[in-house]
Amino acid sequence: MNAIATSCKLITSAVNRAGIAKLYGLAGEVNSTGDDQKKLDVLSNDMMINALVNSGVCSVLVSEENEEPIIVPADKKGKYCVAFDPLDGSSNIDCNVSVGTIFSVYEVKEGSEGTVEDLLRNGEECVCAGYCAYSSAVELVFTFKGKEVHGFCLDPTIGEFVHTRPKMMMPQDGGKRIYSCNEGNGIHWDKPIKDAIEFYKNSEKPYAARYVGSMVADIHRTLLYGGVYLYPADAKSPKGKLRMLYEGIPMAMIIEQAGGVASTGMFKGKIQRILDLVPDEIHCKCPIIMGGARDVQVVYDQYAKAGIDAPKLL
Ligand code: AFP
Repeated sequence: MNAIATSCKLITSAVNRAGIAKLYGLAGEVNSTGDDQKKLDVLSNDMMINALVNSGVCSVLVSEENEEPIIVPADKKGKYCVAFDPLDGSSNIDCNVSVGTIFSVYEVKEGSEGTVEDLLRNGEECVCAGYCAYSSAVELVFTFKGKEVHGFCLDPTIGEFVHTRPKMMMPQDGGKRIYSCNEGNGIHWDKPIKDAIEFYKNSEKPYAARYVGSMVADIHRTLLYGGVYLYPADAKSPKGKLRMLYEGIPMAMIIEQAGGVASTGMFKGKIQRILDLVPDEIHCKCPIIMGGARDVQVVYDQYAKAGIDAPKLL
């Protein structure tokens, strides 16, 4: 956690200086003075790998930015495996919209030397999950398996994370009526998802639409205000868009441990709990419907109307 917190501070500094230090743009580009320009997410990835490898407590790292897993050299190996997206929402970076880091942590299995198999396991076996939001303030939110969710705000005057949100819980009355999804994908959605979105819009108290397009920002708002976040499977993307190991599972663990619901919606023929999924490869995807019970139930009701076996949450 120290290595992750340090990485988040380093990424904060890079994000804050991105415009001035010319960190925007594509990796591989050459800037006006002929220097190599380093894309912010490549830089964030390098900093996170460096901090985690040198922490001495990790064996295997999986990053959104690296096709292959990173196996930590024997002299620095430890008992944890970390999957992360160093800078999620990268399409938002260049226009200065909130971005974030997401991570999940697993323990190396007994007798294992530390291989990718240590991460390809049931979401329930994740021991720690969290995210850091780089926005008007920097907030680190995490939880350990079976424990409460805690939030820390980076105090820039002392360079430390201060414990500002103990025992975070989603609003238990459902909170604000907000639905959050990329409606541009609506044409590809199945009927129950289309009907659920219509329900939100046309209910007696119509819901507000809010969608940043950075998962960390959208989930942070859902956690604090309530509502529902959806990136469902659809005809174009039957597995959804978001990555299971460093988007789906960690956010599901946080939402569930804060009293919410984290579902795949209809996925591979049935409605599943995200934390019951087992990734079949490190960068695999899963659909996501997560938020408060009141609002996830709306989706389940539409599935039930379509004759699909759907849970009753309320
Ligand atoms: P990028 O890192 O490519 O911007 O993707 C961000 C993301 O993985 C997640 O943070 C967003 O919630 C989601 O994709 C947005 O996807 P759409 O642009 O398809 O709405």
